[in-house]
Amino acid sequence: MNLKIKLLLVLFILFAVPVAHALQSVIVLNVELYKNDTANLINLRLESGAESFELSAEPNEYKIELIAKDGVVIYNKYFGPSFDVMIDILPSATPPPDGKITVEKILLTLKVPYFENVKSVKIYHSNTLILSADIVLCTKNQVCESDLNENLLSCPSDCPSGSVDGFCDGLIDGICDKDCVAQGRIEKDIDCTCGNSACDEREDANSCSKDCKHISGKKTYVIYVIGALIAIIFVILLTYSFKRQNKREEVK
Ligand SMILES: [Ca+2]
Ligand SMILES: [Ca+2]
Ligand SMILES: [Ca+2]
Repeated sequence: MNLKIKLLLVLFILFAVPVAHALQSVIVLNVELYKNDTANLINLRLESGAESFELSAEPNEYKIELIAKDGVVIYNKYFGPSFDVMIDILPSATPPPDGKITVEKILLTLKVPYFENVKSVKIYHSNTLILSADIVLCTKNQVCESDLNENLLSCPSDCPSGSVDGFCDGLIDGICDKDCVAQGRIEKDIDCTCGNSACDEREDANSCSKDCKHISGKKTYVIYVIGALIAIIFVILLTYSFKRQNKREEVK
């Protein structure tokens, strides 16, 4: 393979792959799938993320469809889940051939793109409909109901920034989103760290003047390092010039 092709391949991996799975609004569906062709939608929510890698346009055993309010299929992809799972068994027990057993039920998390006009989801196994469920993401009643799949993304009118909706929004708006604290991700919302007297990673003089007076902690550190380097070079030059002067005087 010549160098040009190799470079093109590297560029493709660096740019094309992330673009193909770029962040977008996705509906996260948690599904219980049974080998006997039944399925339950346990819950769903809207999130910022990427479509599941296992969903493909290539026909496979299972198919997922999103249906619009007017009845039109707006999305369909295929997947091939496995009911064979690897197991750890006791040393005394006889291991199954190839270390796997077949289970009756698996839990699937499928992330599909969000469409504003989406009404329902359907899952088929070899053309047999095994799941049909409505997608309800927002019941507008001025109450943020996370148990009804509402969050800032799916229902901004009921769940404004900072709502306890299971979604860490990280908006810079003076409100610390408690979800970021509960999920141990306070660094995502500057409002949760601004005011702790430390100029943290994502803060600067503009976003958090309380903690970052003029320049950020990182910048201060860089300035100290550059200052130290200049001082060292200055001392070396001074020593060198003194030595040269001493030598000249010795020669005289
Ligand atoms: Ca509501
Ligand atoms: Ca929230
Ligand atoms: Ca915030």
